[in-house]
Amino acid sequence: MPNSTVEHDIRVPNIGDISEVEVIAVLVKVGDKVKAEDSLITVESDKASMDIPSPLTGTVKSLSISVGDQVSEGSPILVLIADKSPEPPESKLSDPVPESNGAIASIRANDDNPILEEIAIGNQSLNRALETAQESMPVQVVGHKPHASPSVRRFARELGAELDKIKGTGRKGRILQSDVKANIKRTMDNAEKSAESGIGFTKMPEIDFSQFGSIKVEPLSKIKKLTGSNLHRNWVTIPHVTQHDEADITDLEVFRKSLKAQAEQEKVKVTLLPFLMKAVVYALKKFPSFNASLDSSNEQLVLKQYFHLGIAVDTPDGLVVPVIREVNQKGIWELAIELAKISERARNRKLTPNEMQGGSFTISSLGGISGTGFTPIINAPEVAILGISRAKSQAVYKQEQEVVATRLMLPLSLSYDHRVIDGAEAARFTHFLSQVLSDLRRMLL
Ligand code: CAO
Repeated sequence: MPNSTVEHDIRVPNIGDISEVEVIAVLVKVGDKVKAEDSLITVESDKASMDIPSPLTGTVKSLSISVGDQVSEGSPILVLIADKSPEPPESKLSDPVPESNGAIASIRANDDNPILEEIAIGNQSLNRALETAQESMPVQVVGHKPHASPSVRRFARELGAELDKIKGTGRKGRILQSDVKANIKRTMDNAEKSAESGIGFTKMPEIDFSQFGSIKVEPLSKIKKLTGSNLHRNWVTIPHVTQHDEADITDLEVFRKSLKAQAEQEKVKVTLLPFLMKAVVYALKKFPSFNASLDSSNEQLVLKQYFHLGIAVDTPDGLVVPVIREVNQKGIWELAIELAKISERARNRKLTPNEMQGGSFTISSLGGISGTGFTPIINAPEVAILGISRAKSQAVYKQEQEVVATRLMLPLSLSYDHRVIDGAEAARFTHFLSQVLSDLRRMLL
């Protein structure tokens, strides 16, 4: 039997108890062939969205609405030239695609995903109805539009996902909410990866060293693994600059040695470090931005009113940084005793996590060993660290007296976070520290 054609005015069907909804998508254009149950438009109330399906099979002759129109039951959608001969589908031709027996369903939030939670709307029962409806709804076949239910379309739109780039895993290729989520996750992972690769790392090659000679493999200690990853993070994420300077500690050393008899009596070893700690605190008071941290937004500086110094201690298992608190309130003897105790506890692996927290500035002294300078890595979230190398007697030209004298010079290496501290400030800091160390009486000023 040959097909004959009849024009039909397709109107918005009963959309439940909502009086007016907005047209957010027109899914067909003039000339498109549609089948009964194909979605024609998507409408949205302030709670959710739904597709209005075609009641008949046919060709779109003209459109009566466009995106942004407010429509209600009976508003004209389009004129359809219907194919007469095929039987109309058994479903109620004028009903919208059900999401919950005509009710508008809500988007379901994912408890695991905070991004998705932000767009959670609607109520539980409608959510359940939506899930059922999603599975039972016929697949849309309009043009090359991706197959997805209205709620999934809206879900994708809210998250900025492009449906035509998503492969559906539902029945007959329907795009499900889980497909949209997977797509978003992939996009985010890729963005993260490209941000990482933006630093320009190429993967370290895996090399079989035994091909070059005999080898022995030893696991890294727990401390080395932990400090290693922190050091790596700090080195990569903080723009470091190291300011080198030196301090004339000839007089300080004379004074320190003068304490030897008393120190032996008191059974305390007084090294250079307690003096350095006192001088550093004095400098920190003058330069508060060195005793600070950036807050988590990186937009504010937290200036600390306490002076807790981290001291890098070399142990057989690796580097640890116990913290000596309230250095400003302690004298040289007290600091010397505390330093001896805490470095012994560190070497015997007796430190508690609490003893390694809360530092506001760190000193790393390699002076007992060797070296003329180095670049210490900032102990984040602190913003500066002072490296000390081995003091050496040197011939120094004394401009005022116009003489060359032998002086004991201590190398200072200050690494600082250039986001917080400028080079000029750092140079002033080390110069000030150098002056204080060369004449401790300045601390009385
Ligand atoms: N110049 C010359 N001599 C120095 C000196 C310096 N800058 N610093 C220390 N000395 C001397 C000491 O006076 C001591 O000499 P005597 O035995 O004749 O009195 C000797 O060197 C050994 O000192 P020490 O290292 O035992 O004591 P300290 O107070 O100076 O340091 C501690 C204590 C715990 C900081 C140190 O033992 C340590 O572990 N240092 C290593 C820190 C480290 O690994 N840093 C690198 C981290 S990477 O950023």
